[in-house]
Amino acid sequence: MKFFAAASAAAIALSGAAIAGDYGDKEMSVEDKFAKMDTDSNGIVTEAEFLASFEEKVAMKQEEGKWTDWTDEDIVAKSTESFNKMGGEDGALTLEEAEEYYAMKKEKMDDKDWGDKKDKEDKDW
Ligand SMILES: [Ca+2]
Repeated sequence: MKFFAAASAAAIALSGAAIAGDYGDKEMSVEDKFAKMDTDSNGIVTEAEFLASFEEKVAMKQEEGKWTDWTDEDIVAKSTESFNKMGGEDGALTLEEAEEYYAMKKEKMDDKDWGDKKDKEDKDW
């Protein structure tokens, strides 16, 4: 969810106009995010594929000076937790499940004020 941090000010300024796909050029569709995670392009993101993508995100955050206290164990645990949340604990994440997850998450974030959003963004992917 890198774009939330980068585009947050713009998203707030736009408020009602900030619908999906309107966050600027850093926005990625769920399909694009999913395709990026599905490295062997078989239509299913496995836990290993998810972890690889998650590690990439953590590395990016750590370059920004965030999440630097995370151990490898933390990263794996958080990745597994997110993966199970998104994929329904059956060891596979489909595009449909990813779309549902992001739609649900967006709804939740729209309900909250910015302070909560920021807090959530740092904790949850
Ligand atoms: Ca795959």
